[in-house]
Amino acid sequence: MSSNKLIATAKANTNIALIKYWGKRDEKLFLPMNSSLSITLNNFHTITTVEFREELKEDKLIWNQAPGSAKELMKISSFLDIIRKEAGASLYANVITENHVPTAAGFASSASGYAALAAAATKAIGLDLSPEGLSKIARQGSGSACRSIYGGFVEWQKGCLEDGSDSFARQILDEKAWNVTILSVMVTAGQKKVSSREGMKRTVESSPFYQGWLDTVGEDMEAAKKAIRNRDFEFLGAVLEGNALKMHATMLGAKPPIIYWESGTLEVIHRIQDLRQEGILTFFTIDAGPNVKVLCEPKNEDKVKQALMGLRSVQKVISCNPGEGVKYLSEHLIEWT
Ligand code: 2P0
Repeated sequence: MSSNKLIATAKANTNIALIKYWGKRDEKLFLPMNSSLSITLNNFHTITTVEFREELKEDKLIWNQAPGSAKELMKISSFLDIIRKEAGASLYANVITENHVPTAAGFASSASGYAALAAAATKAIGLDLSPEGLSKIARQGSGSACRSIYGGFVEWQKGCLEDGSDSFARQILDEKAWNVTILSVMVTAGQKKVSSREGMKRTVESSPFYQGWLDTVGEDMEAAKKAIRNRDFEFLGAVLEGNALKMHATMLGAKPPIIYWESGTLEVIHRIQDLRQEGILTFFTIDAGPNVKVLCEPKNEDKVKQALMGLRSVQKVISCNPGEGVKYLSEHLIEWT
């Protein structure tokens, strides 16, 4: 029997955290130790088609036009199990996904990847979820994915319930409400050594500075939300920069320590500080890797970009603005026969 109707395609953008998610209180349910806040970006996205079919004996994955690895397929299958359970269904699916988040851009693709997969799979299987419900599902693929459901400025409330039912994201401002420029600055670096999943786990378990993070991240959240509501770029910049540095400080105290920075990372940091001295408002943030994301006002984009491109260790600078949340596409990536 054909089940052509059980198909959906979704597109999700990646996001950059201004107040970081660092640490889980429940690894299986992806429940965070702290709330976080991000901007969904307009330039890097994932498009995923999911079709559930009766005749399939297992899930199948095509990733960037090639069969997905066994490891990837296993992760995706376990994630689809959550959705099958929610829908009370047992059908397997064909999953085809196109990732437009170049590894070189220094963004994790798991945020847009699991947001697109959650949206496509839940719709294909017939679940009618609110954005909040979708955010809770996406969270269980990768924490940061729960924020990519929405466009613009987004807050992930950590919640406190054991079953995770109060841990989901919500929009603070939509993508058209306040334009800022986010520059992804790629510096010369070797292979990433510690995954963010492992990095946050080790920090929670062994860093004496982690308690300091927990004690103060709530204040950072409140300050950032206030700055966003007031469109106060200078205030927001100071908060986000301090929060990123504090997250990295917790890692320095882990055993063994985690140092994501390379010499190029510091070169960018110092140039941003100098630009501020020269009167240009611009701020940096850094995730679990050596690359730097720089925020500035759109009017200063060219100047900041030029200054960064002049640095020895900067290889590339890609510019983004706030982007939209998850959306459904009527064209599917493939029609299976
Ligand atoms: C964030 N990061 O808030 C933080 C800041 C990296 C540094 O979310 O284990 O891929 O899949 O929940 O979401 C990267 O970690 O981790 C991340 P999992 P995820 O964006």
